[in-house]
Parts: sequence; C-alpha cells; structure tokens
Amino acid sequence: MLRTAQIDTATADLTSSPAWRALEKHFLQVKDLKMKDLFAENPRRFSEFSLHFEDILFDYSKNRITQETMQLLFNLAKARRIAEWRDKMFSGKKINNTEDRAALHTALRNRSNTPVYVDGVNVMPKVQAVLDKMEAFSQKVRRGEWRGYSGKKITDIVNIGIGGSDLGPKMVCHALTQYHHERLNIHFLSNVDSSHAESILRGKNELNPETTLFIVASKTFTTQETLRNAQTAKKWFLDWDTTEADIAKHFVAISTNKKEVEAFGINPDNMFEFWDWVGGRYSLWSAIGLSIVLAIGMPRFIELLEGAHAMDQHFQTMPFEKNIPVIMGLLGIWYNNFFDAESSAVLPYDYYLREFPAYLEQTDMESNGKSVDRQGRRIDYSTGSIVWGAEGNNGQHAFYQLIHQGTKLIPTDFIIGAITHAKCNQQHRNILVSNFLAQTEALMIGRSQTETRQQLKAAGVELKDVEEQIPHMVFDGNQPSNSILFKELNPRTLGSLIAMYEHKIFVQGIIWNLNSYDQWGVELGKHLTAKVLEELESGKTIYQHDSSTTGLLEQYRSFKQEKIVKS
Ligand code: G6Q
Repeated sequence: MLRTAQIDTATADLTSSPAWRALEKHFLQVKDLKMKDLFAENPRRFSEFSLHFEDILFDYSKNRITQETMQLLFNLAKARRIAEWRDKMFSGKKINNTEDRAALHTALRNRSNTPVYVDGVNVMPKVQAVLDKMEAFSQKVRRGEWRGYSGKKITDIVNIGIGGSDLGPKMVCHALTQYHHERLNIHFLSNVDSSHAESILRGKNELNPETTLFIVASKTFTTQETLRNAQTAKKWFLDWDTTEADIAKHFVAISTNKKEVEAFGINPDNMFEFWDWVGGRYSLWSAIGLSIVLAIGMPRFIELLEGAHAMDQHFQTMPFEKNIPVIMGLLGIWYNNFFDAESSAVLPYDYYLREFPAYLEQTDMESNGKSVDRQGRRIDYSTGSIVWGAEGNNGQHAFYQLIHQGTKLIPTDFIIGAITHAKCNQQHRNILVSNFLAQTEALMIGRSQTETRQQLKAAGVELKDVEEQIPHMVFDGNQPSNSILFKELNPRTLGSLIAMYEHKIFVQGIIWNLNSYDQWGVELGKHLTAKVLEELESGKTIYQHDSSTTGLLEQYRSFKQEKIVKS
C-alpha cells in the first residue's frame, strides 16, 4: 500500500511551489480584467483560445485568462509532472495507492490493442475475451434467439446497480436513445427505496416476466442496495409461473466476484467479468456497459470505445498548449483555487444528455472530493469542485438567475450538438442554439447601468418611470464559460466527450496531489448503515447514538407503530 505515493513526495507541496506562487502573483494583476475588453482588444481571441478535436470544437475564449495566464498554468502542469503521471496511469502502474490498484479504464478502450501490463500480465486478451462474450450474448438477445422461460423473445432489460454500476450506463443509454434496438426497452433500478422497484416491476407499466432480462451489475456483489433490489426482482420473477431453473434465462451478472454471483443463484456462465483495476465510476467501458451493448449493439459500442480511445491518444500525445483535457483541468484549478469558485456547472443543451450532469457529479466529486493528499497529509488548499447542472433551456427558467446576478462565480460548460436526430422542424433547433449562444455571450458581457438605460430608452421606455428597477436590471457579466460544440451526438463523439472529462478530473487530481481513484467516504456510509439496520430489524437499541439520531429513530418507530395499529 501507498507505494506510488512514496516515490513521489516531491509533488506534495503545491501552494509553496514557484509555479503556484507565480500564479498567485499573476492573479492579483488580472483578476479584475473584463473579458469583453479582452475580446475588444484582440480580434484573434477566439482562434487563440479554441481547439478542434475531430467533430468537437472546444472554445475556451470566454474565460478570465490571458496568454500569460495559460502559460503559467502550463508551467504548473509541468511542475506537477502531469505527463509522467499520465504515462503511469496508461501503463498500468498502481496509481490508486491506497488500494494498491491500477486505474486502467483506458485499457478497456485500447483499440490499438497494444499490451498493457498489470503485475506483469498483459490485460488486453482478457479485455477482448469479455467483449467477445458480451457480443455473442447481445447478438442472441437482439436477434431474438435468447428466449425467456416460455419461449418468448426478450423485450425489457433491467440493469440493477447503483453508483458507478448505474450512472455511467444509464447516462450513455439515454444519450444514445436514437440508436436503440426497436424491441428492447432498457430500465435502470438503483434506489433501495422499494418505490423504485415497484415502479418498474408492478403497477401500470408492469413488466412481463416471460420477456424480461435482469442484469445484476455490481463490482463487489456485496452492495446492499443492489443485492436487495436483485432479491426483490428474483422474488417477483419466482412469484409467477416459474421455477429456479428458469432464472438462468432471465438473470445475468456483471461482477468481479464469482463466488457471490454463484451464491446469489446466477449461473457463472451468465457472468460477465471485470477486474479490480476498473474503478466503479470509470466502468461503463467494461462489462458494466452490457446494458449499452444490448441497447445499441456491439458495433456501436465499439464506436463509443473508439471515440474514447481517440481522446486518450489526444491526451497522451498533444502538447499541453493543444491538449483539451489538460486545459479544462487547468481552467478548473484557476477558478477553484485562485478565484475561490466553489462550484462549476455543466449545461448540456441536449435532451438526450440530460443525465450527463448527474454522471459527472459522481465521476468528478467522488474522485477529487478529498481532504488529504496521496501521502495521507491534511491539505490546506481547496480541492474538488462542486459539480452540478441540468439540461440547457430548462435551467434558464430556473437557476440561471443565480449565475447571472448572484454573488458567486460559477464557471460553466455549455454543451451542444449541431445536428439533431429528432425529426422535428428546424425552428426548434434554431431556438435552442440561439439560447445557447446568447447565454454564453450574456454571461460574458453582462449589462451596465448605462447600457440598461440606453436599451430602455431605445425601447421607448420613460426612464423616470423605471428608475427604481434599473439596479435590478444590471448584470455584472464576466462570468466564464467553456463552449463545447459538436457535430452530432453519436457513439464516437459521446465516447470522446466522456473521456475528455475523465482526463480533466485526472489532471486536477494530480495537481492537487490526490488519489482520485479511491472512495473511502462511500465506504463509511456502508458501515454506519449496517449498525442502524441491525437496530431497526431487531427492534432493539444496541448502540449509543447522538440525541438527534436517537430522536429520529424513535420517531420513525413510533410512526411505523401507529400505522400498524391503524391498519
Ligand atoms: C464508484 C464507487 C461506487 C460504486 C457503487 C456500487 O466509483 O465505487 O459508486 O460504483 O458503490 O458498487 P458495486 O458495483 O460494487 O455494487
């Protein structure tokens, strides 16, 4: 344990490093610069601060930066040895030092198939073998050759998983809805609240057990919520005219834990394997992506992997000055650590990307929400940004108010595709795109008192009638944003987009000297819950709690008791 950390103590002292100090000094000089002035002074600003990657344009010109800012940020990246750490990750070194594991999601999409070694063993043949198994299985289901217990074709697939075993595949399945197999409906069951299971298994939209396939997706196969939901699904299935033997046709598992999969009653032939070097929140590229493969087919899934692989190569080979994930990561550091921005918003102007902010919330915050460094020392600088967001236009009618006129600086990523798959008329798209462009422009230029007055006057408004309202109509502007404009939302582009954010998170983790690949905060919750559950199930008070927890526990019991008495 902690091996990788020990060889790299030189990267520990961030805020006293010359590169950091230079940025602090520079910050004082540029913090009040107005982006609109920078645009006015330099007609080439857009071309100087934007990059193309395949069908993606990344425009970062609407940021509070100058060429010097970027140069100093690149110096920081070099001083923190980003390239060296990047190469360690790609080559299978155990950069997850607290768990003594590699972080090799990039091997899962290594389409050039070059060997990647973990503990001296090339993992690529295993990766390919699982992909082959996923392909064979998905073809049978998609072609209607895999039949349920009564001989019918599968129509519904329920992925049972939580966290990394849910958010990634769910996001991708939603994003690629237009590519789904016509017969197959994909459902995601994650919440242990039985209302979630019921909403899928019972009621108006009740599934048919003859045509439903469950995927139990759990790396550890010990996760309480997933196992509870899987048991509920199994019971539901067995409540019909079925036998234990029929389970083999309706339940498959994705896991690293063969023993527990068998103990649950799933045939190991129906198990799709992955490995401890795949982190949960980075696992959609692995067998955890089975629901995606069933939905869109293996050729499209390969396109997704290829898109990510292309972004991996960009990240590995491009100089920092042209490297999109490096620049995204550095801009995040600039706002988080120098402007003290606490959060950053992701705003996809695409209905099918509506799950993307939730997916990134986990990937980013679980990776970099840490307060000790790799060496276990408490750190004295701000780390992981609070990531949040929602789909474009809807957000405008809700929380954008705070971004425009609140007291906080909130850097934003605006994301949009040029071509839609939807067969609606072009007017929809024109409205959507004009909102996207107008918002980034308005956030940047704002509106001064003088401009407000001029605009009101031009609109024929008597200024004396609105004098009191004018201060409320002023926008400070200077709110930074990145714009990510791609041609269309297809598997390849989506793969690149996801990998771009994964690497941005990696860059920030290295600069902050964090292990971005463990999640001890998640483990604590699992441990605490076990104790309270023991008390709830036994009806006894076993452990000492604080008065609030005890009070809540007692009230819960009393409400439950009243319900039982009444009914
Ligand atoms: C992700 C986390 C966490 C994990 C879930 C589900 O990186 O580790 O979100 O994915 O707790 O875990 P299992 O896949 O083991 O059920």
